[in-house]
Amino acid sequence: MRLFLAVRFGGEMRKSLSDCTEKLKAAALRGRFTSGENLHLTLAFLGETDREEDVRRAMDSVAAPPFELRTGGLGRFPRGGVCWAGTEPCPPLFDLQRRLSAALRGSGFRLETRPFVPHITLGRETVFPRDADFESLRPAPARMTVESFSLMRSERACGGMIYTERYARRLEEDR
Ligand code: 3AM
Repeated sequence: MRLFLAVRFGGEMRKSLSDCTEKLKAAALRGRFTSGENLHLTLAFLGETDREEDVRRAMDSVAAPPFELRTGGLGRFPRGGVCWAGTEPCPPLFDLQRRLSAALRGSGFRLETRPFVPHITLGRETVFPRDADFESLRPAPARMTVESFSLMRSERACGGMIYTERYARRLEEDR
């Protein structure tokens, strides 16, 4: 199955990101936009693998405390017309991503080698009018305490993607 690891969103963070997605959708000429339940921040993409138990073990081996995450501004990756929300600078997020990647690589998984750019994909294949004012479309300030990260299964379904949580690893102090 196709797997990735991610931080999931609830509460005011999800509301802020969903509202922002709706504004982007209204401003866009076209694009495919992320539904509220699918919003996530990818920590590692594993791709097709049948080694789920090994992934869980790697997740369990990561020691990291809970941390605070805040919405940032909007960004775009030209490839794929990806439009995303960033986060305020968050060193503990980078620490978590680094530790998790090291654990997964130690278990033999091949991961993305490009530098980690924390982003929450809000739209794909998006096209906006030339004069779109992205500053006015950015998400409302919101925060959350990240208390866990999740192993997600990604499946293609008619009309979109289905992401299913397979496992969650709690972050704990003093580990
Ligand atoms: O979280 P986002 O939306 O940025 O684009 C895919 C999605 O990213 C990405 O993994 C996330 C969950 O599907 N993804 C898909 N194929 C990928 C690949 N070959 C990939 N990331 C890196 N390499």
